[in-house]
Amino acid sequence: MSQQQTIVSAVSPQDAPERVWEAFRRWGYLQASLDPLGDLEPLPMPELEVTGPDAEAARRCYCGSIGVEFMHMPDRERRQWIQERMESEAPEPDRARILELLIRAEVFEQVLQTRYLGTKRFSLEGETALLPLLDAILNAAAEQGAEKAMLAMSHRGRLNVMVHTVGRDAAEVFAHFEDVDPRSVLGSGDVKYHMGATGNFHAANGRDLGIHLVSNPSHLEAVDPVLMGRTRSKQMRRGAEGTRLVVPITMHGDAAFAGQGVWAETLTMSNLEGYTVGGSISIIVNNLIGFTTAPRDSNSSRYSSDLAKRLPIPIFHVNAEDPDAVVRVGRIALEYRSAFGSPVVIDLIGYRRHGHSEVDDPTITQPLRYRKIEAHPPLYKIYAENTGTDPNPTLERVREEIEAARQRAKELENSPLMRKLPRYWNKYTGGRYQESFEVPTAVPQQTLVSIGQSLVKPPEGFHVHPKVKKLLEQRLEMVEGKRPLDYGMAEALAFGSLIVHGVPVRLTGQDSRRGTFNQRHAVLTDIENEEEYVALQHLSDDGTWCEIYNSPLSEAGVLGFEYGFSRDYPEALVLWEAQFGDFANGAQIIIDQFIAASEDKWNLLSGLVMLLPHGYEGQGPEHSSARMERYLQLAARDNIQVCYPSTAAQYFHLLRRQALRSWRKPLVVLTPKSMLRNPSAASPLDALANGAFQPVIPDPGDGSAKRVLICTGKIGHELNAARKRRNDDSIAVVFVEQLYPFPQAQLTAELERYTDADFVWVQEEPANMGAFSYIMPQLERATGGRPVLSVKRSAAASPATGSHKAHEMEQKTLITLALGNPEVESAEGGH
Ligand SMILES: Cc1ncc(C[n+]2csc(CCOP(=O)(O)OP(=O)(O)O)c2C)c(N)n1
Repeated sequence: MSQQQTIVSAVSPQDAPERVWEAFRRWGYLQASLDPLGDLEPLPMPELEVTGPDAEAARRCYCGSIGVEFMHMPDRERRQWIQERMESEAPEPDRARILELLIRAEVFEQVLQTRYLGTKRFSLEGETALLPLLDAILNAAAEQGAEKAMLAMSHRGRLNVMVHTVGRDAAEVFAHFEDVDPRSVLGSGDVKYHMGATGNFHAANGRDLGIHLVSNPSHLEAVDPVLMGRTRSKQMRRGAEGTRLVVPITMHGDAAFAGQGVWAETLTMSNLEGYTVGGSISIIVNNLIGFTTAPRDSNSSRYSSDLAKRLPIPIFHVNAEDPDAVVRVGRIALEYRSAFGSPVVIDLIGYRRHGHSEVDDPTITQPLRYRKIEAHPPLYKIYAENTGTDPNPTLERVREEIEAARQRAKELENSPLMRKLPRYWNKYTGGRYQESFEVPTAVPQQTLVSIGQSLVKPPEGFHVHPKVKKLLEQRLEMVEGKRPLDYGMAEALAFGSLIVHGVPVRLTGQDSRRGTFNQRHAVLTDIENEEEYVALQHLSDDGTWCEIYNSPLSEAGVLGFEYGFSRDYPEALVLWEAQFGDFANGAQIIIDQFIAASEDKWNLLSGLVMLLPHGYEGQGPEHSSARMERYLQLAARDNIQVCYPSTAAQYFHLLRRQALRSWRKPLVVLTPKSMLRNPSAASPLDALANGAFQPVIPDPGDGSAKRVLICTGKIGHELNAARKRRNDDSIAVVFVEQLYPFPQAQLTAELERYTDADFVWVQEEPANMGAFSYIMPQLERATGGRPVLSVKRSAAASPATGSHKAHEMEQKTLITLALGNPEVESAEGGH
């Protein structure tokens, strides 16, 4: 018999009271009174068609202004915890404070409306209970000893929250409406309702809570994983108590909550060791509309919150027009998070007084609902009446205060920055590249040897897989100078040497612990008991941490998280690895809106590294290209770095350079697949103990070459091998290792050596992909206007062929053309 049937038969009037209560605990939320305008009607539920004193009492607890979903949670203790709170008397709220906040919310919007008519502000009216809700959560957090709250939200009510929750001066917000200094942001900056803000919340218990509302793009929900990453970062700084001390709060529109997959990905990460933040409080600012779209068209189930129900976490629906119930939920939510380290969802159901923005007419698409809204008084009036308070004195005082702030705004000379960066950013800088940023990256040979030896030695009694054992033996030979280093070992030594130097390292990605290509083995697994050992975690004497995690099968969520983490840990080397480079397109929003543009829009820096396996090896259309063209198109004003290191030593120096320079810029690295095991990409230990990352690797020849092949990455090794086979000294091969910022001076110096040569750009990718479009003008500048030919695959709709044999034929033709087979070249070469 199913559980549902059990309950149906359970709730006849003569049934035991406990059964009646069970029915309301399980289904009561479907009949709760949640919608101030009554459009969300109670769902008929035979299970709840019962009478009697218990039924009445249970109905009062579970079908009032709060509807809670918690019976899907398997943990009995957690269900009981909620049950106890729902079935006990609600504590007396501070009604004067609630009224003050409701009035403030309303008046602030009204002043904006009258003074800046026709400007978008995305009013909070209809959902003003958000302010007392946040107030309740933050007060409860302060009581639990929290010292910081990290907030993320989209457009709706953001300006109001900045002033009344984050504690920014209203004058600063108004100053952005005045747009007092447009020249300072020509071609950059962002709109006012995307800006971040830092401030303080003064809790009722006398404590101050630092608040940070994070900058976010228009792309709804993209900020969610970023907030979680930032939160974890701040929690890690605070050690074991971190999750209690820093509380993340996300706010969502109802349409976005249901619709955007990145939020689902973020929830998936919530209880994973590598990503947990001890639970977030997520508020759906639910106005039962998305722009012009009704819930029936934007969600396949009754509540937009249903997405969250796949996790064992509670969901509180609450009528936004019952502020006492709203603050009660806020407190319960925070206390639940504290008790169980779990996420909690609050679905605050209200309405939207105006159109999507204030310039939009909602009566075109929702004429009936808006007729109701027009006749509906603002919440503060309803609340004042219900509580028998005269709102007018507060109303007058608040209006004067906000008007005064508006006057002050005109006197502010520049649009003030509402954010303050934490101290740990003092040492780091962004802006344009300067040579003075360079630092030594070589590591003394003795240090490398000793790190290498520790890395290959698992603890006594650890049962290493025979294949891994062999690999560790080879790695030992590498540091002993008996065999050249491969990428895997070069990376391990880069991480290890940074950790020894006090630089924390965090790397995540799908299967990154072992490595997709069986190349990393940063985490060893005991073949007898599956215990794990991370040698990199045992190198430091001073507690420098190292985190290496397999990520869930997500790109947007995980990359967003790591970007966020890097934003608050500039001292650490933070890396995200795609399984294959092209999968990063699942995270395109994070790349476009945060990684490439956050410095330009918000003056916020990140040193995040993206590792993108790349290279044409006949694996098909989808495992060949990391789409370097996309990063090169995004590159401007030194916003990112794009590099394709062609040797193990280059990779080593590149990673160390990224961590050790004070310049904090995202770094996109095209990483090897077949090159991992290509002897010509291996490096002697000496190359790690000396030298530095070379943006251009010159040809070793004397400059007499007649044909100079310019390329990047793997193809260069194939060109070298072919040249060798031909024994042709008239060909030179030059590697451009750093594609952006473009090493114009170094390349010019190299190309100037060839006074009488043809220059040819060679790439594996089709003509409409790879570096071709980006690099040709750069090369012509570097050759001083001398023509540059090119060899590449024909333009194509998809990056590579699905046939391995076809790939080999193409690759062969490419190399032949590059080396200069005169007959074929005149037919197909040139550009
Ligand atoms: C990813 C993304 N797609 C589309 C939009 C365009 N857009 C902006 S607001 C909005 C409606 C949002 O509705 P909801 O999430 O319910 O929030 P509300 O505006 O009602 O508070 C849409 C579709 C966007 N900003 N981001």
